[in-house]
Amino acid sequence: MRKNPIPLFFLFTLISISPMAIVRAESFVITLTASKQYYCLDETVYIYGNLTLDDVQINDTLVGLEVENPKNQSILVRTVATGDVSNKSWFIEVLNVIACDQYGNPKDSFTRGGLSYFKASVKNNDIENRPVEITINTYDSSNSPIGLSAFQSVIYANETTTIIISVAVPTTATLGMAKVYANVYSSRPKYGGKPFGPEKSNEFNITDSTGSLGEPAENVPPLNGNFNSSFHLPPTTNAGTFQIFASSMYDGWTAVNSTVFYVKVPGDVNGDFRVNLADLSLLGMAWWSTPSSPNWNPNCDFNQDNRVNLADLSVFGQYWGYTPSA
Ligand SMILES: [Ca+2]
Ligand SMILES: [Ca+2]
Repeated sequence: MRKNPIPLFFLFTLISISPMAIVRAESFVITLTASKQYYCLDETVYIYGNLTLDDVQINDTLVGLEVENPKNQSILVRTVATGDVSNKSWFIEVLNVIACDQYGNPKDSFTRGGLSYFKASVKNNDIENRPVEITINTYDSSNSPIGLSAFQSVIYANETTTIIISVAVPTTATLGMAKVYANVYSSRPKYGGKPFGPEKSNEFNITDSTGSLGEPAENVPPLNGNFNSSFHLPPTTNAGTFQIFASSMYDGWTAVNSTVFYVKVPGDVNGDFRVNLADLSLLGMAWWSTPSSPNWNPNCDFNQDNRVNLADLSVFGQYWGYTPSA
């Protein structure tokens, strides 16, 4: 009698099972959210997000953030931590940043309309020479980003580079205690560059020509996500589309993301960043309405008091003819 052969399908089954032993693609993801889709000219923008590896929050690394205005000019470049990174070591790090005069001597006060100077030291702890981009970003006492300078360099292995960089102080800057943030990246976050080390900051004063000081900055409330940053829209902001970029690196994984928010000018009903006859026509259609009216249009309620009336027409008048400057 013939022996029973091992059924072929059984062999195939055995073979096909073994390579399936739990191979899972790791995914390193950065989410990015602005607290609102539309802001008015004089508002604070909150940015937040989550950094996760296979859906688990990564709470010990860095995220680079960059924001571009409607003219594609960067207004801020910052590095935020997703948690406590104080015990970590970095290939390249900013050691410190101070306000100084053009020769590097410490100086803590600058006047509006002039130049401010900052000295930053950046150390390369690596055994390789590294190309870097160092950014110096100033914020006034109302938390508005008011100046940004960037400097590209190569830092030799185990050496420290010190730079002195100038940043203009706009005439519109709020007086008082201002802050400077220094960072170092492989390249800027908007180009997918990664932060090398934690941000360093310092304080300085912005004065007018008579040397008086303004109010100190207010505190920022906590936000969702494992990283966040906030800023007040600068007084010179143009209405339009702003872009936010984020980038991060962790154990060889890299993640990038971007999103947009819009800055609307009061009086712009149809959202084309201009205040003109088209908006006046829409305002007329919604005139004297409340949320229960058939002709209610919340975009005409500029002061957000749930009625469209003379108060809104007054706001409309203030911005009549607004167009984003070129
Ligand atoms: Ca409009
Ligand atoms: Ca109103």
